[in-house]
Amino acid sequence: MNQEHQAVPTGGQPQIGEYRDDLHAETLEDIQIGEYGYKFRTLEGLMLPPYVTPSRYQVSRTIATRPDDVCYCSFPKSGSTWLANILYLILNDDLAAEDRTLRSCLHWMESSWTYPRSREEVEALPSPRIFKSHMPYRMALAGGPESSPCKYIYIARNPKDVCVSYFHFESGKAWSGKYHGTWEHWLRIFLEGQVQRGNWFDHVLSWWEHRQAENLLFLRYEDLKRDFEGQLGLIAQYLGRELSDEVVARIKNATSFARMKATPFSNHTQISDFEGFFRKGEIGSWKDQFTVAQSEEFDRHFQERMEGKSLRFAFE
Ligand code: PPS
Repeated sequence: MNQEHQAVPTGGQPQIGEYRDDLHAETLEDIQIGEYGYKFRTLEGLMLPPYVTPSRYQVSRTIATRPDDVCYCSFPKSGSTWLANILYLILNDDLAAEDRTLRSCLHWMESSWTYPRSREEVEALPSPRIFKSHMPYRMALAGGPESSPCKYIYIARNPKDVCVSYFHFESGKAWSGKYHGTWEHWLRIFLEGQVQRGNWFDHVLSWWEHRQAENLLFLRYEDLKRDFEGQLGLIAQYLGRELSDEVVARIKNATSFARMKATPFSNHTQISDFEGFFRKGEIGSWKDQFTVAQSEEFDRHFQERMEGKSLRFAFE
């Protein structure tokens, strides 16, 4: 492990209680409740979880970044935690120390809840720092690839699996107002873009349009599933690291779905309300949820929104 990383103070890892308005919302006037109790706030026209507060958002937009920092971004439920673990292992010589968790090694500036480190704390940390963000391009950390020197990685996943994964993740959770809508309702609001983090198509395409930027790497969950070594090579090259075959094999093993689910470092068990986070980890589990008619309607919507775009996804 490198010396810089040893200097990062993480302390013990206490249990993180569930999201609470009185502790994490910062302001209550702008919290809204939609159908089936769905809770959200809107910033710059984007529906967001209530723990993305105006002041945290401002910090995320203006935090100073450095060329050897990395920020991974995605629409929720796109495999970002998997990518985070891979990044951690690439940047930390493949050693996951026992006194910390993946969460404690990441900086999620836009969140007041599970990662609430101040600007000062994060700015005092040595690079490489790993930032997490679920923002669309126009609201990216530190102004985004055009104005920040940090290396951005966006990961996208086919929207049918995202929609199903997100439905299970949002249902009954404190940060969603214990949303209790039906699958049919969720599918409708997902396609309308009326969910936290907004419209999937707008989000993904906003980053895709900038994929040529030197400091942006665009990845897909399905590619990572099907060609792990190839994608790991791309990520390592982008970060300017060389990985031996042995390290590649170790990272692959350590970040398998089964290992991440079983390992305290990565399995998020210290966060309340995160039960079921490691749900299936597959391509195509949407088939267990969609009816044929729903799938056909989704496909029509997908064709309309993706027409003329070169972005493709594997759905099975
Ligand atoms: S979050 O809450 O938005 O940050 O979620 P995110 O981490 O982006 O995505 C969660 C989904 O990724 C699956 N996952 C994995 N798939 C394959 N391999 C590994 N190692 C892995 N780790 C997490 C996780 O199970 C969620 O997908 P679903 O379909 O719900 O299982």
